[in-house]
Amino acid sequence: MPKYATEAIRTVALVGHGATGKTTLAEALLAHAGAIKTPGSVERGNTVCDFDPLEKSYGHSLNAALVNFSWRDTHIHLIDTPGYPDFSGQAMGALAAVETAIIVINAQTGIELATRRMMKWAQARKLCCMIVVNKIDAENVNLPVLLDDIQRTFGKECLPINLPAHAGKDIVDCFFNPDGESDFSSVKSAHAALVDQVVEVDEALMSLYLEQGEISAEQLHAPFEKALRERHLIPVCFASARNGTGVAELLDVFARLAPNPTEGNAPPFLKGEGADAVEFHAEPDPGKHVLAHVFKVIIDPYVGKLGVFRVHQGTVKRDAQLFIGSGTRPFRVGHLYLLQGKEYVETDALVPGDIGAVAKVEEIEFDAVLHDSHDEDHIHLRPLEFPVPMHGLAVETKKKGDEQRLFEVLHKLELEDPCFRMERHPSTNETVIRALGELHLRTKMEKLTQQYKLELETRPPRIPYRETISRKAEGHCRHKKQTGGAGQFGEVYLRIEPLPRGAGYEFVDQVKGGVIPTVFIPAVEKGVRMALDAGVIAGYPVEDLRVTVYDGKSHAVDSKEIAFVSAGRKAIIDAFSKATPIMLEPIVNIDIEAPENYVGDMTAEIASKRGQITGTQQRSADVVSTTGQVPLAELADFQNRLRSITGGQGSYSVEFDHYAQVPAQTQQHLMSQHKAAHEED
Ligand SMILES: Nc1nc2c(ncn2[C@@H]2O[C@H](COP(=O)(O)OP(=O)(O)OP(=O)(O)O)[C@@H](O)[C@H]2O)c(=O)[nH]1
Ligand SMILES: [Mg+2]
Repeated sequence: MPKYATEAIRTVALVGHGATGKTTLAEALLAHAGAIKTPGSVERGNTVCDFDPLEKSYGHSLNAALVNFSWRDTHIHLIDTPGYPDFSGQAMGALAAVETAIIVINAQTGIELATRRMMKWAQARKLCCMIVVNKIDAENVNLPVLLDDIQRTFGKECLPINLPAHAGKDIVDCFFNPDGESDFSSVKSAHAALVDQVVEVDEALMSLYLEQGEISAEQLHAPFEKALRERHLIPVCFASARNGTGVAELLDVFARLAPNPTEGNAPPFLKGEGADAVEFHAEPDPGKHVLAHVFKVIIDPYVGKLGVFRVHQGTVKRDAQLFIGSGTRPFRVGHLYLLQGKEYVETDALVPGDIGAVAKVEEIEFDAVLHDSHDEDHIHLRPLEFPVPMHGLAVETKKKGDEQRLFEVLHKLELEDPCFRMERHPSTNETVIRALGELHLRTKMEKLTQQYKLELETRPPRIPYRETISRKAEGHCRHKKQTGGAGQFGEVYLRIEPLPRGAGYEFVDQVKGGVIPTVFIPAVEKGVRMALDAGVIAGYPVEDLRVTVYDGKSHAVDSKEIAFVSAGRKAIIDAFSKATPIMLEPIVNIDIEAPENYVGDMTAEIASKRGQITGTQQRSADVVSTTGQVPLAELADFQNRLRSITGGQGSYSVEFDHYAQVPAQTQQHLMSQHKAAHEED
């Protein structure tokens, strides 16, 4: 059994923009707590958390990494996450496993894009949040201005819980200490501000405070946790991961003030499916049924598939039998691990609050719930809203015969990363991989070629255009074949009409009097679907229309499935050509962040790409974000374009929004391309 109880556990995830020093901070915390002898550095490539060879070569994190260590009488599970927006899926998964999100801010560069996004996500998941201002040792930092900026961006409830002292060489606590020396602000006023804020969540305590003028730290503990839970307080700490300032103090903040699993907000479990799902409260009680959530899957070349999970209820023991989701067949927990960077450390049991892993269970998938009683069937965590991967690359194996292996490896990569997707486009015979950005794609390509030794050709994928219609039309086909013996006969009349954007496809059977026998209706629909999936005018799938079959004819002997499939297919092609077909293209929301003096260039850039500006917003002292909507087809080379305009100081993100009609000449071009390809065939 673990040597500590649930109440002694703290779970934290380090999140925030790239290069704010999260991995270095994890290293400093591990070293100070005595879990490693000396801290490594990302420059030397010897940190516990950036252990992947690709992380070492890039010099930043690509995956969420887990460590755990003891400090005073607590046991801390810490997840170091990548800050680069391309890998935000990893950071998001980690949020499902912890009570507290530690938002790390670089004192030198201030609040950045990913930091704001992580704060938003952490708050949407109702996590307790703390801010660590790191790199206070660096040159040109102005901490009072940064603190103002933090309060302006994230709210007045962001209050310093400690402050730098002795020109940034020390850190002085302001929560337990009512008075002392600091470099800016004053410990006394910071302490008073904290107590004022905390007592606001407890009326009785507030009256006592007004009466006595001071409250003991013990009395403040419960309301402090409540203030964290209700986001009435976001403590701000200061540190330098590089020279160790503030690291011991941060460990103390974790141990003394961060919520234990019984003090955080309850994890958002749901029982049941869809609209019938109701909230379900897991109880962090080691004696109850087991409930654990898989927030990360690792495919390790040596150990195989690992499901990394957080225990929310009950005790997971080695050799126990666990169910996965609503599955009926349990698996045996053969090996139970605690993760320490790349090391897997065997353990016998994990209690609520613990984060561990099981190996070699094929059925485990990302987001699965593990449990040990059918009472907990149909329980799942409120889904994490991952960003949709938009950056695509078409890949093809150089060697004939490698296709199946490519497919299997891509499937593995999909399992590991919820923001990575593979798509097969039968109409174009393209395999397209999609990720959150260029760098995300590049790391996957390196994995495919280096780790899995696949030789690949790549090219830009086709834009996922769609076809649709703009008015009603009727279609007809009489399919008749007489080839020697038994013939084929089927006749279909149908009608098509446009549906609103995003409505998809509807099939309606209005055939009366059995003129097309009921058994053949699915065949008609099959033919219709074949034509719609393959595209009619330019080879892209058809959407947003209703197909109504209303008449036809059959023959007692010659009518068979194949005849109605063929008649359905040709009837819809007939109708389509009369319904003024149009083509649609994906429109994405774009958010470009760049220094203020580039705002003009950014708006011009969006406008020149058939885009529309939706707004500009000051994000921090110098950074302005420009948002707009642009057709995806216009963004093929945007990364390079942005780099050359801003000298590498800009970043952007895109997410799918809707489909809209393409300009007439694009449609002409796509149709003639399709025609030419067919003539070649
Ligand atoms: N001056 C100074 N530099 C630091 C400090 N902490 C980290 N660094 C440096 O900042 C750079 C980025 O550090 P990382 O620890 O990789 O940052 P990260 O937040 O993990 O970055 P991602 O993994 O990309 O999200 C490295 O060069 C570190 O040496 C600090 O406290 N002071
Ligand atoms: Mg890192």
